Amino acid sequence: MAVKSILDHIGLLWTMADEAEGNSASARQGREAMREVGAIENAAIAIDDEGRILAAGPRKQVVEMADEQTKWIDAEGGFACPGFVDPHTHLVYGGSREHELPMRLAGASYLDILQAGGGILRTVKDTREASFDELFQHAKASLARMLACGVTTVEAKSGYGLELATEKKQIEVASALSQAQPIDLVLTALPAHAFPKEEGITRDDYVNSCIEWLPVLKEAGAGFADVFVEKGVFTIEEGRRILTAAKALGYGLKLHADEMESLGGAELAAELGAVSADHLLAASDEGLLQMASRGVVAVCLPATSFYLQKPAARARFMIDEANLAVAIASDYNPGSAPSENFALTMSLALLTLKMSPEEVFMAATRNSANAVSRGDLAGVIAKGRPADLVWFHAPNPAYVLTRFGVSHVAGVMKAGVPVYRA
Ligand code: IZC
Ligand code: ZN
Repeated sequence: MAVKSILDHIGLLWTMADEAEGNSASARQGREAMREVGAIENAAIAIDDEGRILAAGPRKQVVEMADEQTKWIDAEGGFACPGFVDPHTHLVYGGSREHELPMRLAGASYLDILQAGGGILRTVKDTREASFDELFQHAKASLARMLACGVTTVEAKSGYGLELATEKKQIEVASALSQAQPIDLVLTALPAHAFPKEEGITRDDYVNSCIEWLPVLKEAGAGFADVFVEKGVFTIEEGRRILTAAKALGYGLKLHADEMESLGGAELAAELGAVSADHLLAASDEGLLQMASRGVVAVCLPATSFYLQKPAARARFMIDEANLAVAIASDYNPGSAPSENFALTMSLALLTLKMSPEEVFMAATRNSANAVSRGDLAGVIAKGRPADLVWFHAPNPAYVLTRFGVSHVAGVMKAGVPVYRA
């Protein structure tokens, strides 16, 4: 196979894999495994005509594979790793919610604002009114900001329609974006994000509607189903009904679990065999232990706890005591995490979740790929896999994380194609 290009002069490469494991790349659970980053100094990566990795290793061995046609890309001695996977975003929405911050600073909580008809319900109104093209252009600009932080796969949820036409419109916008820019999108149906305000709809009616819409949203491209299980939003029982129906349709399951109150969302994720449970600030020890034993990935959202000014999730307990696979996500959305800056999310994982640099990178690559069931395609650098790569104007990963708040990305490659240069 011809060597189409070589990313050369990588000072330090973290592959997030080890050669012995071949092509299986399941989520890494617990402290020891989450710190095994597959480090190689003075490395290079060869990429074939189909955009797949031919070899990743010490540069002396890799550069020998070149021929006259090979294109060279110079990483200038910087650090490189797999393209990041952001496994929880509310990418597609209309309007904005900057007016909520002063309300929260004056003492109103996120849930108070939602109860009063603001919050998610405000974005529902704006998203229903927005055209397909407005939503598309707005989300496309967000994806460009994410790419500049090294993100090459993004999960995107519906949830701002609360009626079928708009839920479907959100999924269709995300699906169209998947073809229109370099980042891969993973689509999640979240009609159970809030109760709509329309007169005469009972809770049961709405839960039944969510279940009825699931086949249509799946047809439109959603592969995951999610429910916002939270005090004042959906109960455990309602979440169980919707997710059980979703599972029977072949959806992978996700949950907004135990963010504000400990309702048993973590336990429900374990019971249903969800792919991930996300937030988990208030999750019980028992719930977290059950998740670990069922292989549910724990997705922490440190930008959200920061922006809502709450104590961060208990990532140290999750990793050290519960032996969980922890992933991190931006939670990008207009209310509780209005920032596409994945570099900041990663630094907040270091600073507020108290994860080590190795754990942060594992949580942003291999484990986050598994949080969207893409462990076979994304999140590790290994022979035969799509060349989703990011390299930095930085000598090491600790530098990337501690110089916080800005992206240090020098370049990004998606499936072997250079798609971003700083
Ligand atoms: O628009 O507030 N938490 N859903 C659950 C969100 C945050 C998004 C929003
Ligand atoms: Zn969310």
